Amino acid sequence: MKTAIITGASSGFGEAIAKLFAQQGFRLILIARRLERLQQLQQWIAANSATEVLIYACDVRDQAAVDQVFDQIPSSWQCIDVLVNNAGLARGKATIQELNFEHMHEMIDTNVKGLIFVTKRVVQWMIPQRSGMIINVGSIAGKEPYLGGNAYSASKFGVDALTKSMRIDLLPHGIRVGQIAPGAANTEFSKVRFSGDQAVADAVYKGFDPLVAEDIAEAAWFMASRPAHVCINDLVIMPTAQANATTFHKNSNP
Ligand code: NDP
Ligand code: 8X3
Repeated sequence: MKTAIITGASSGFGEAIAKLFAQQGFRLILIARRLERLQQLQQWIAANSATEVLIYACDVRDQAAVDQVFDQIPSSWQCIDVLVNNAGLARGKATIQELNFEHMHEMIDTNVKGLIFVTKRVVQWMIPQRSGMIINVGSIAGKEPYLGGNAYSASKFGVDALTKSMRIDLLPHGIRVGQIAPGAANTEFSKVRFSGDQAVADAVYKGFDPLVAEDIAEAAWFMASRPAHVCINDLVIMPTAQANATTFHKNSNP
C-alpha cells in the first residue's frame, strides 16, 4: 500500500487531495493545526474508503513541533511515496508601504520555512528507498506579482524556486519534485486572507467560475499516478475566466 503525507489537510486543497488519495487506496499522514477538522476528515475517510489515516495537529512554522511529529510516526509508516506540501496562506493584500510585518512573517514562515522543515524530514526517508514524489503547492502569485501581493508573492516565488532547486538536489536519489500553481480557487483561502471577512472573501469569486479544491486534487492525483519514469515539473492551473494573475473576464450581471 502506498503512503502519502499531506500538509494543510484540514480544508481546501489539502482536504480534497486527502479524500481523493484515500479513495485511490493511499494510506495517509495528515498534518494541520486544527485537530478537530482533521478528526472529521479521518472519520469521512473511514466511512468512504478502506484506508488508514494518521493525523497530527502541528504548526509547520514551528521546527520543533514538526520534528516532534516526525519522531512519532511509526517505523512501518516511514516509507513515503508522496509528500504534498500544501499548507500555506496569504494574510492581507496591502502594498509594501502598508505591509503588516506580522502578516509578512506568517506568510514567509508558513509557505517557505514550513515547507522546508517538513521536506527535510521526509527526504531522510525517501533517499534510502531511492524513490518518492514531492508536490509543492505554489501559486500564480509565484509566477507573476500583483498589487498588494508582495510578501505572499515572494513566498510563492520562493516555492517555485524551491521546487526547481529540490529537483536538482534530489535528482541523484530518484525523487521526483513538481509544483501545482493554481489561480483563483474558492476555498477558505480568501476568508483567511481577509481576516475572516466572508463578504470580502465572497467578492473575490463573484462574477466568474473559480477553481474548486477538487480541480487541484485531480491534478495532484494525475502527477502522483504517472509511471516512475515521468515527472510533471509544473502545472499552472487557472479558471477559464482568468488569463493571468490580474486579468479576469467577469460577468457584470452575476
Ligand atoms: P485553505 O485556507 O482552505 O487551506 C489552507 C490549509 O493550510 C489549511 O488546512 C490550514 O490548516 C493549513 N495551514 C495554514 N497555516 C498552517 C500552519 N502554520 N501549519 C499547518 N498548516 C497550516 O486554502 P487553500 O486550500 O486554498 O490553500 C492551500 C494552498 O494553496 C496554500 O499554500 C495556498 O497558498 C495555495 N493556493 C491557494 C489558491 C487559492 O486561490 N485558494 C491559489 C493558489 C495557491 P490549519 O488552519 O488547520 O492549520
Ligand atoms: C492564491 C491566488 O491570485 O490570490 O495564491 O494570489 S492569488
